[in-house]
Amino acid sequence: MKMKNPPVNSLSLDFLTEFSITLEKLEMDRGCRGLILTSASPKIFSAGLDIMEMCGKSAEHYGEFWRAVQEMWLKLYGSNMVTIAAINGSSPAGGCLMALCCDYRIMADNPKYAIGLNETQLGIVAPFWFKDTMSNVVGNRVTEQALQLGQMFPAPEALKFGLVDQLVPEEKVQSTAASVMAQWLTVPDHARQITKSMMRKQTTDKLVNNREADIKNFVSFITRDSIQKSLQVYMERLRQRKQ
Ligand code: CO8
Repeated sequence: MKMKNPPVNSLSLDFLTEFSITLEKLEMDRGCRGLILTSASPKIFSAGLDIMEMCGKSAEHYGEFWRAVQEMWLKLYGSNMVTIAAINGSSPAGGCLMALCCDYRIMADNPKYAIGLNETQLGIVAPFWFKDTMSNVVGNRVTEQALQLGQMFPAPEALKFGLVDQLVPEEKVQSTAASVMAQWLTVPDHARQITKSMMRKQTTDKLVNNREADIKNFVSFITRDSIQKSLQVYMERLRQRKQ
């Protein structure tokens, strides 16, 4: 699946909805046993959640948006398919989350590309299921520090901390993903799927059992004046960086 929402593959409500529908179709297709997730945008895997969806909208909109974010995560993290992230560019916040949901991560070996959960840098807080997804991959200590600092790891550092599994030259990202996929597909599906579910179910159940409370939390957090202000300041900084 090649994500294509120019310029930066931000995860808007429309994009998330289409993503989840597509994933569900693939999930139900018995002929599809694996998914390579990558980006059609040069230099950017995904800029994460579309910040404009979290600014100046109604509480109802925020609730709908957050439900779509949850749905994307539940589908991708809970997928029965072999999932491989072919990370061909930068991958902050929600982009990093998508990559972390996959079974294996291959990143372009370019120190200009960075990956991480940088929420605190925006003055917002990564929810518990973002935190759990990361800590299931790199452990509690690395997650605690990275989340507090809102750290973005350049590709070589991401490899060092286990945030990605492999770095390859940019032009080899897709072909490497295909050969890793071929290896993973040699394992019988039922045994691999049960094992994956055993490893992840506790984490997904935590959100499934708290979905409405999590939405309520998000809405009450994001509608605070101080948080709206932080997001506006961050967007302004992004714009000024370009000038
Ligand atoms: N949402 C909306 N618009 C964005 C986003 C985004 N996440 N990222 C970039 N844009 C916009 C820019 O403002 C710019 O718009 P314009 O052309 O109108 O000025 C356009 O996309 C292109 O961006 P850049 O010029 O910055 O492109 P570059 O190629 O130089 O850089 C990057 C690309 C590296 C992706 C850079 O844009 C960047 O760092 N973006 C910010 C990414 C980010 O911080 N995302 C965090 C989103 S929050 C999230 O995912 C989780 C939230 C969890 C919620 C917590 C509960 C409260």
